[in-house]
Amino acid sequence: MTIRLYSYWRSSAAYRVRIALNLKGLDYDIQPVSLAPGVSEHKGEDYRARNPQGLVPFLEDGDVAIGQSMAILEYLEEAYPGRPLLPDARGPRARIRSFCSSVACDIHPLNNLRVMEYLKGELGQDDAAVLDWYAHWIHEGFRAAEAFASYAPDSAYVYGDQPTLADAFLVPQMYNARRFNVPLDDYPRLVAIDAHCNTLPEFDRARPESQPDAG
Ligand SMILES: N[C@@H](CCC(=O)N[C@@H](CS)C(=O)NCC(=O)O)C(=O)O
Repeated sequence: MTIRLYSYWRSSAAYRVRIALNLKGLDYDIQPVSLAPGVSEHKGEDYRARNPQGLVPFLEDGDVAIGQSMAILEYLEEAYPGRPLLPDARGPRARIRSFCSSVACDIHPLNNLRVMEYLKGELGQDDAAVLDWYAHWIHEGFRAAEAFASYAPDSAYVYGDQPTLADAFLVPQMYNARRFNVPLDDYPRLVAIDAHCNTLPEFDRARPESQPDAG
């Protein structure tokens, strides 16, 4: 049975899941769901019947159907433990989850498409104000992420000597920051980890530009 991932090329939450699926060596189909303005397939009745939140990613694996990237990644860890993306020891596992939450809960939701659209639409903010907002929350989050990733300054990864979920959360957020021209000079560890991860084929295949729906 093939795993199906509902994904959008530029969705950083879907990008996390693509990285994890590749690192685990799992076969999967991509079902593109366009978030592009004027298309917005994620708001359509068909997609909402599947995922009432109307967000990507969404994953189907046999009779399991789940939204929310962290829940999907935890499911994949449990269902396919072969190539773990969390270490065995409880302390390090908790630290990696803490890093992931800092990205998934404290950076990404503030800069999501619908938040940016609300700032521009309902709140009447101009592009400059919206970009300031975007950069502000990236810097807030990245300052802490840089400190976290500096505990082991010689590691190629956020934590330990192999890729974990922490890297699967970091790399897409770095992509987003660059997409909106947020300067990254203050985060040399994050830049180095991101550069290294992107040399790995599993990360490369997950890149937005490598996706079938890349536009
Ligand atoms: N907390 C969710 C966030 C999912 C999410 O916000 N996805 C974005 C794309 S990265 C989305 O579907 N946005 C549609 C919108 O904002 O209208 C997760 O981690 O899966």
